[in-house]
Amino acid sequence: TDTYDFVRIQNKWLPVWQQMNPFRADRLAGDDPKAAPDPRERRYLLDMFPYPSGDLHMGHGEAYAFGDLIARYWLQKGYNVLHPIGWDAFGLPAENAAIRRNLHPAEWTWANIETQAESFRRYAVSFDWSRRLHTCEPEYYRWTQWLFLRFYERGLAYRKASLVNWCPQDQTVLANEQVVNGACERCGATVTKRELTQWYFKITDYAERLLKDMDQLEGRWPERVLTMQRNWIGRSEGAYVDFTIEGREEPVTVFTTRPDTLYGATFFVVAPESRLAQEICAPEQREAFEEYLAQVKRTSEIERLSTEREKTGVFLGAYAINPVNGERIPVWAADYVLADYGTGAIMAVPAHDQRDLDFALKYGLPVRVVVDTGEPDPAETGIATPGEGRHVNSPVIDGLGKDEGIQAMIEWLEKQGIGKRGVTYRLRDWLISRQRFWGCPIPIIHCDSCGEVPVPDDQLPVELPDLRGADLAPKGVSPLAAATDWVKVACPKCGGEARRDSDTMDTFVDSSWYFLRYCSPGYQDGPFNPEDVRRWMPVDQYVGGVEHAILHLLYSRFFTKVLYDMGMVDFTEPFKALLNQGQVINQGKAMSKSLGNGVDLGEQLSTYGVDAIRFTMAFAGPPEDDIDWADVSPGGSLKFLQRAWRLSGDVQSEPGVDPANGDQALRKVTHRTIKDVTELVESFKFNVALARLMELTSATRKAIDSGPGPADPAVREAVEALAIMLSLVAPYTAEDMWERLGHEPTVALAGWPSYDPELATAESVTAVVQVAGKLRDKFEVSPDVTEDELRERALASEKVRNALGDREIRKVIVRAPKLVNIVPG
Ligand code: ANZ
Ligand code: ZN
Repeated sequence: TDTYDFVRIQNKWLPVWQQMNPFRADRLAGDDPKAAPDPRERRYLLDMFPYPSGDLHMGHGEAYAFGDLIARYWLQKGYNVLHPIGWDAFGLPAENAAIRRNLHPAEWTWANIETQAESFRRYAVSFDWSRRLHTCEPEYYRWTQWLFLRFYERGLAYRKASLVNWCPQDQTVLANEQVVNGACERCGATVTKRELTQWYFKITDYAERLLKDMDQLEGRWPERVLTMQRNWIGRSEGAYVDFTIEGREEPVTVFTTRPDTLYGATFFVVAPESRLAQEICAPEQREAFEEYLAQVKRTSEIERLSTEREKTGVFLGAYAINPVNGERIPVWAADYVLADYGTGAIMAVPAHDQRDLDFALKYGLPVRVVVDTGEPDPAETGIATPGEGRHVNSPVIDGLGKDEGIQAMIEWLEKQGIGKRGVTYRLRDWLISRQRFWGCPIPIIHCDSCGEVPVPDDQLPVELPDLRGADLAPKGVSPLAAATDWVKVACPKCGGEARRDSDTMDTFVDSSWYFLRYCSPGYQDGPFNPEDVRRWMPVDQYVGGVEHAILHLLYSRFFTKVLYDMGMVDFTEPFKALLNQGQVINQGKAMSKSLGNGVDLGEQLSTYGVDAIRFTMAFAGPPEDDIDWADVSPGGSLKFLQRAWRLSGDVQSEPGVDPANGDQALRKVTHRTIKDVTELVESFKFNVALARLMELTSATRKAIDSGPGPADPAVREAVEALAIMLSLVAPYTAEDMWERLGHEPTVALAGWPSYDPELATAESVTAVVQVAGKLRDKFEVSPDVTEDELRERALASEKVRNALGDREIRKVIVRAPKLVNIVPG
């Protein structure tokens, strides 16, 4: 047939590919892969695996289009590509949805997984389906438990009682990272505090390495992700200084980044919920303190951390002795000091720290300037002076500048034996316990005589009890605790009656090592086969959303370092390069039910076809930018694909014809395009690469209709190159073109076209683009570029888009080949 019908094309090729299985990693290995391994160089492309909540949405459509583009490019370039897929299948949303619909979480989860798998197939993502995994399967979580036990043996998994973030809605504990502006990341409820005994991973032991190893990622991960990780780890250099508290034996240590301001410390503050506050409080202040403490416990984290909020606190009736001058300073409890940062106690220097100043002014505490910054007196202005200056009123360091003062004071403190140089981190240990059903059970048994007893390896996995029909609604203890038959177990040590731990693990534990499991799916003797991991890891390119910029990436990096220390892997960073795609938004806003601006991926695919949607995603702009669906034109993409596809039916030369004597002008365009597209794809400028393919399409059309004609071998050369390059984004269209050009499937393995450098460096002219009369961009174009091509190219320019901002375009004046003038409205 001679009409482009995307439904027909999709239905035709999907089963063919499924039969051929061209995307299997190690496809070229012999029957005995040990004897005859796949000879191609290996590359590992990892897409963040999806959470199975409903069908795929527009965001998935975008992320997987980019990942697939890179994987398919590598495949064309002749690499042995590992591009796996699986599901992050445990988690609260499944449980909540299941409760709402009265289903078992497993049923809901598996139904969604099947739906998404089917959509992925139709979306033609080049996955190696044979490596598919699901974190909720015993054969996977057996190894999550095994890893937990190794962490436990190394002292990296431990239990402690502490105040934890508690979501009253979901009735579960949340990690700090899951509390966003004081609200539960999942449901939005205001988070409160609760004291519970919980399991933690000791990620703080790795704080310094997590920071330091980021050097390896510089330039290959987005800078903002590295910054977010650095801030999250939050390394501070300074000193630990010992203060004596009157009437108390042991000194109390504070952490300060400004030991040089010690002479300006006019009071001392401890975190109200710390044990220290309880211990120090004098009897006559007890009542006032307890009252204050109760008030603090009602305050949410958002309010506490707000700088705008008025400071509150209470005098504890105690005094500390400033070690540099023997001065007696009052001890207060105030909630702007956090219990779990530094030592939970601070020396307050109101002249040079704004929070201390706010507090001092409110409660009438003295303010003493010890660094002369040349600014007016903080006590008068209410503005602290934390900056550079000469030290005054500070006998040990008078006259020194800020940094010298800090160094000199630390040395002095160390000599006196009352302080030492030190570092502190904002990073906290990772709370992994969840009081929910749909997660990986913690493989620990509690025995009254033996205490905590690890489940022996040969008894793994500890499978979730069925609990079909049981009440999973949140109650504050894990629903597993109610499964009495499951909980009751013989102690592996003494054989006595004991209880299983009924908490489950945070799903971030499951996703901290899935990329390793993909290397040797189904491996029975460990979480992964070290040999296979050595072959494939680290991941060459990771693709996923910036919402995982901190947690998931930090946890995966932590796991990798622990495995390195265990001798199980030989690298310290799991992901060599990272691409964060932007979001798909609509009418300038995130899609949401309440705004009614949601766009359904399934509907888009039915209306425009898979290829047009994938093309639109990649053409919309740089991959890191948000895509506003109101500004793109899937209909335009579809028309372009149709134009490209038609070319394949016009070609009149035979496959294999030598293009050497073909039309030179067209050959130059073809080779130039191959060169540019290669470079553009490698630097992730996919949108510009596609603009170049559009130019090639127009040039070829012109050559057929009004140039050397359809029988010229240069036409075949152009259309074949076009089909192969298009296969990265429009696999169905490209496959059909490939067949019409007289080739066997699949175009995915045709091999990336090479270019003749001489032809590729064709003569060119410089085109300039003006926006509102100002020069905004210039680039080289062919002297016979068409007006349409030039307009297209100018509008795709990032500089031009930036210059335009939100403004509409009123008029575009094109004078090919040298000028484009854009008039904004
Ligand atoms: C005296 C001082 C004087 C301070 C000065 C700062 C400026 P970063 O940089 O974020 O690490 N601090 C220490 N522990 C604290 C806690 N648990 N809760 C609230 N604040 C705490 O912050 C380190 C500084 O924050 C420390 O240095 C301490 O105040 C305060 F002109 O000590 B500083
Ligand atoms: Zn026992």
